[in-house]
Amino acid sequence: MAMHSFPTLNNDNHTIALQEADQSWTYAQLNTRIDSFAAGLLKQARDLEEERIAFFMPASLDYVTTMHGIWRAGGIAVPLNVASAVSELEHSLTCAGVTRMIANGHYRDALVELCASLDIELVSTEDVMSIEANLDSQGLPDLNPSRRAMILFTSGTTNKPKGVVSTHHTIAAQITTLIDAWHWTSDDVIPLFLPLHHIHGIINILSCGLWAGATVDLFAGFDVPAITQKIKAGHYSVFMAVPTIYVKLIQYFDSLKTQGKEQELEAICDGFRAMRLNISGSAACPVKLFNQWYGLTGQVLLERYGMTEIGMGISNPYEGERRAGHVGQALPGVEVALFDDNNQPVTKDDTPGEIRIKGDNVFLEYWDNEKATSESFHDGWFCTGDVAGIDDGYYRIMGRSSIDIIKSGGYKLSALEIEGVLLTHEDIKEVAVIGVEDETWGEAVAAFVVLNEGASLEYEDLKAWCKEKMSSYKIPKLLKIVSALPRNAMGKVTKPDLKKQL
Ligand code: MLC
Ligand code: AMP
Repeated sequence: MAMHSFPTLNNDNHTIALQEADQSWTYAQLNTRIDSFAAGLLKQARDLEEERIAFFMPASLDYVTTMHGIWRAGGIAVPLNVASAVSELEHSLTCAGVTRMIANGHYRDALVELCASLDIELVSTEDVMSIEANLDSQGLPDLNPSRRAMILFTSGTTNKPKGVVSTHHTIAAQITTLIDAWHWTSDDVIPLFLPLHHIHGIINILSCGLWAGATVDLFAGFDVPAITQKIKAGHYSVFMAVPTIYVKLIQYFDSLKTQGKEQELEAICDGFRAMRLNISGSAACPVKLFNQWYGLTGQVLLERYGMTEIGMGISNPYEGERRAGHVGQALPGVEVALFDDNNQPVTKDDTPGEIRIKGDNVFLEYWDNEKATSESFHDGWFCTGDVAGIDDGYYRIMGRSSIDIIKSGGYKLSALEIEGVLLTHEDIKEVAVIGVEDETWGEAVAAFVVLNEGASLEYEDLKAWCKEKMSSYKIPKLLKIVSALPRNAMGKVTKPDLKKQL
């Protein structure tokens, strides 16, 4: 089946598609802008033929224009993390073979040198839209849904992040299952403050919202006062966030209480109470947090489970019991099964197994990495590396098979990647990175370091040194200097022993 411009935007002329501070744009305005951007990208070409075009911008009208413009013109969208360090960007751009980069203002200025060194054309959204292109005579390409649409970088058990490729078909499947499951309608209004280089913000919020014809209110980051003012005003019907956001909101509520602003606090909680849905995901929602949120707002959090490679896989029901500490059942169209270490399906409910996933929602491949792609599938099932059990019909996530994956504030971090960077520090001889339980972040990054003879290292100095070399959320929150790392008979660091040391 060939089709034009997929994933689609709902084409209702008058509904507000996007809001940003005091500005707003209707679907008609947005569609016209995207068409003009797509035409500018194409210049004289008929089809971008899966050219990889990166963009480096926070949630904004330009972000949406760029992403959909690339899709409509037949390119592959590569959204980048605006908090990245240069070396991280270099990896993504090189790995994906990016040829053009879209960025504006100071984001653009920050990329001039890097793009020049990688021979990447750096342009702004206005540059692209000002290119004279006659859409009527040329038209946008007809795209087969099996075409590649997006590359998102995700950390894994390997040192450097891998590029997860999804097709237009994958993206459409990921969106439509959530629209049905969570009862999206064009009446919905949702705030978007999560980063837009990950599936949670891109698919669950932005793409579902626009597909449903709803209104998405854009924030460049988690701006608590601005967001809570609108919540207080009853502006939103749906709220989606990682558990850390709910923790931070509760911390904010506590600070209001301390300042004697009880009325303000009540008004914000009433705003949440009036919504039709609050969702938590991307990391485990502790039962204590689930109960606290219910106590404050009357909202029974809907917890769901997902992954960059699969979109969303498992969700508590919209109607029916949303069970604390559990992620619910397989979403419609998604096959979920648990497997033991011998690749046999787990048949007993109380026995844990690795979550494996099949369905149209599953990604196509890791970009330019056949080995990693084939290793991540078994008999057609995508192997998530997450371990779960089933309690009375509800999946419960029990952990991950690799200790080298850390989830901090919803970000997936690779211990090996962080270790690789720390090892380049002149005073560090050996290092082991682990995730340790943390009330705010879920897990916090902890570094155990053996120093070179005679060297010393203060935490603040290490943090400052890291700033240039990694996204700030990867920087260890804890530094422990040790005389030796615990190792087994094979010489491998026994990370579980490090956990016990804390
Ligand atoms: C920020 N910091 C973090 C951090 N986020 N540290 C550890 N882990 C994190 N996640 C640090 C900063 O480096 C800074 O440190 C300090 O906290 C304040 O930064 P900030 O930017 O002002 O913080 P804040 O805006 O409050 O950010 C917190 C957050 C953010 C929760 C809003 O982390 C976030 O947006 N997380 C969501 C990530 C996400 O979307 N994941 C979904 C992946 S997809 P210092 O020392 O400089 O002060 C996926 C699949 C699925 O998982 O199922 O959805
Ligand atoms: P990412 O690779 O960034 O997309 O993160 C995906 C990972 O987040 C999954 O493999 C899980 O480990 C974790 N995750 C997502 N949702 C949940 C949840 N509700 N409970 C526990 N872990 C989760």
